[in-house]
Amino acid sequence: MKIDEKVEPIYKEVLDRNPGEVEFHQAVREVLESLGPVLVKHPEFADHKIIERICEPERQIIFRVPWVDDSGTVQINRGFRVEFNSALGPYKGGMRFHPSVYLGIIKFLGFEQIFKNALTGLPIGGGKGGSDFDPKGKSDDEVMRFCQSFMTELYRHIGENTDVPAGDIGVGGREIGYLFGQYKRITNRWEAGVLTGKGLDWGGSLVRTEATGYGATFFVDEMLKVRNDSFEGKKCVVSGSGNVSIYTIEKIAQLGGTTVACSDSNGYIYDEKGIDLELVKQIKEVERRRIKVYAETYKHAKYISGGNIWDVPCQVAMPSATQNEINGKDAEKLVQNGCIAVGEGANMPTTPEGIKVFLDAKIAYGPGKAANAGGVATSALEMQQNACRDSWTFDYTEKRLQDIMKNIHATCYETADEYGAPGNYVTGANIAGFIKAANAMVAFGVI
Ligand code: NDP
Ligand code: 2IT
Repeated sequence: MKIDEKVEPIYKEVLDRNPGEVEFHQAVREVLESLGPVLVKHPEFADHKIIERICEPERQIIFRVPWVDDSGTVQINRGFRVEFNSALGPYKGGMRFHPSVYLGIIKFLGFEQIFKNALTGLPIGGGKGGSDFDPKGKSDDEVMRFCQSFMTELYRHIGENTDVPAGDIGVGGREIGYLFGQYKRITNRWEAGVLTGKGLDWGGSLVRTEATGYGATFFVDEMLKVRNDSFEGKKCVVSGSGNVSIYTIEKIAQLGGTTVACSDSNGYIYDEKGIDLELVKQIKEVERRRIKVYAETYKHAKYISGGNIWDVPCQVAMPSATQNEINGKDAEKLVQNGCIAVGEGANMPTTPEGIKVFLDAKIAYGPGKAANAGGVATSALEMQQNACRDSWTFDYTEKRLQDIMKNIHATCYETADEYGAPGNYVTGANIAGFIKAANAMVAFGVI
């Protein structure tokens, strides 16, 4: 898509000021493509240079993370926290531990988080962090020492009213435990609201573990309802086999669909009888092994090493692994094979070429910043519970999550209509998220 001529110079400046950060450029471009019509209705946003300001992080922290591995060798990683925008609340967003992490990845994620968090309707700003640390093959002790070193620097930048990190790729309950323990020790504060995704015995919220996958599935369910359709009897493909993927597969099954394939970065499993989720949980959550182990238990299932999961025909596709995992060709294949809905559990999993294919085909396409907002929304519910030292039941919390996802869907749908792009959830999500943060920035003056 073309960028409006008033917005084009802003995008050029982002390219010049952030050389080499290709994922950040991609995320900015996708939002800026939607904003031309917003400036027509809201000239005050141009007067106050809101787009220019929102593209510049409020604060970017990069730090050394030294730690000692099990053989006694000193290792050095790089840590990041990008505090992107605090117009709507404390910086909020996950931390990613993956060898591919560099500033451009954290900035793309932090930028998207501003609009996602605005869409939840809850008081949270946008931020993201992480490290190029690779948790694969590391012992629990190594992960602990790394997390302790990481927090020994990070603690001075975060706080329940300042910046509240959580999990993302490579960061789950185990890592949040080590990070929280070190924060508590250094600060001498039992400050539950400083991190989310905590264990249930020490300030965590029920449903947070399930929230991103459940939320993404609720979002797709809403998109299907608009088309007088449902998950009942649908064949689904869910990439990844981590936190988001597992609880997407679980909710799809509860809503009557069948997931026939899931993956990790080495290959994918195809099980025409439907993925046995208890086995996946055992392999991934308990044993921390590779997904290919699934085919050792079920001889009828196929493991395709190095294969492309989007070759598997399905009616609903839910990319839940990583950025740019669906390119233009994959998108064409999905549409040709009869896919009618795509819900992004992952952040920016579809390339711009892929998005164009989905939009041109007019299938139901739910972009990540809307569809996967259930995770961070439930983090905000965890913060609410921490603030009043309360803990809610599973059913109540899940109902809150479902209502939030319904609201996000309605907001995106109605905003797309209002701006002359009916059915385009990309336009709807970008504009609705942007306007909310922009209004607050105008109110605050030039800061
Ligand atoms: P996990 O670490 O639990 O799982 C990640 C899964 O994706 C693994 O199966 C992993 O395979 C696969 N994967 C990761 N990187 C790559 C890669 N470069 N190429 C191929 N496969 C890859 O992470 P989550 O499930 O938490 O996160 C998945 C996605 O969802 C991410 O995009 C994340 O940003 C997004 N997300 C997460 C939220 C959350 O609450 N956790 C909230 C909103 C979005 P392998 O083990 O082989 O690396
Ligand atoms: O991308 C995301 O929204 C997350 N990884 C969850 C962030 C959070 O603060 O719960």
